[in-house]
Amino acid sequence: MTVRGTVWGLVALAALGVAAIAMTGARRGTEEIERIDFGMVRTALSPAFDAAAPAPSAARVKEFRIPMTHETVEIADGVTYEGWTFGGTVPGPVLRVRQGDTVRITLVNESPMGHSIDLHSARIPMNEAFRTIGPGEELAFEFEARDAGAFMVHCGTPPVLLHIMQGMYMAIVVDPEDGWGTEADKEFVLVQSEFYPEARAEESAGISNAPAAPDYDAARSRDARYVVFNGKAFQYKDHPLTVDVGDRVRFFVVNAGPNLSSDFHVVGAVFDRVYPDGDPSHALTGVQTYGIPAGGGAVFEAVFEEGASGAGAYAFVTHAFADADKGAVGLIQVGDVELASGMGH
Ligand SMILES: [Cu+2]
Repeated sequence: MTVRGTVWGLVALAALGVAAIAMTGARRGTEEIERIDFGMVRTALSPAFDAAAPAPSAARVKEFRIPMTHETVEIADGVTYEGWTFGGTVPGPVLRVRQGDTVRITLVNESPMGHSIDLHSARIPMNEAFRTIGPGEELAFEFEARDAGAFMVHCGTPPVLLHIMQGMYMAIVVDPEDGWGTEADKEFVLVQSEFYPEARAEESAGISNAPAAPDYDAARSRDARYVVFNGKAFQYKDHPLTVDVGDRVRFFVVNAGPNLSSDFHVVGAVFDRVYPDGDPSHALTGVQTYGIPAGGGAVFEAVFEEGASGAGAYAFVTHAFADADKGAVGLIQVGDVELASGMGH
């Protein structure tokens, strides 16, 4: 496994001039490659950050081009923030691969300062693959996705606390080689994280449109102003995740921190299965709440069937309620039910 200064696929992508995903090679052959350019494919943010997990691909080589940019993001209703991103959003896009896949990363720094990428799913020397690159620079490397799970990806440029609190994180899902052992009807990816905006800027947010700057002292004191799922406080209270009665639902939950744990819980349900780190060989059954450390991930499954978590509303929260109160709570709507406003935890 070597780190190369060259860039795979970019020339081909540029020639194609298309977004998205190009399949090449034999239909079921080992040369089959999936390419995604996250400079051209951006996660939908409206009406809420799209929490649906990307569909798995049979290709055994996955190539991801990931631009790093500085963007104004909305972290709560009416509160904008000077964010730093992978792929233009906070969190960045979800990468989905399968255990045994070759994963090729092309990192492109389109920001005015140094950044890097650290994939928790990669067994690779950090001084090579995770090194900081400057404005306008690119870095390409590859690794084999050996470990199934839900993993954090983040910028590792010092001070790491600053680069994570600015929004440089995302999830990579590594599907087990032999599948999850169950058939999920719906899959969602939830990334928990905290924001530490300057109070002055936040208070003026309704008056001027000036985005908030980071309060580094607050971050060092773990004094989060917002704790969120998928980048924005309370967004799934207004726009619930929707599933059908009878669905088995799989949640890939990654806790980006940078500081706080996530005590993941669904009000009105018991997790049929929890896979700590997202590895099915770690399976737990009948779980009420499961803690995910900062920098960790887990896979949760719940079944919403008639007579047991059937039609109705369910809240997903971090059960550390100081943090739920700061935005880390959302709703799951099961079946065709009317959700009263103001409901929730
Ligand atoms: Cu960075």
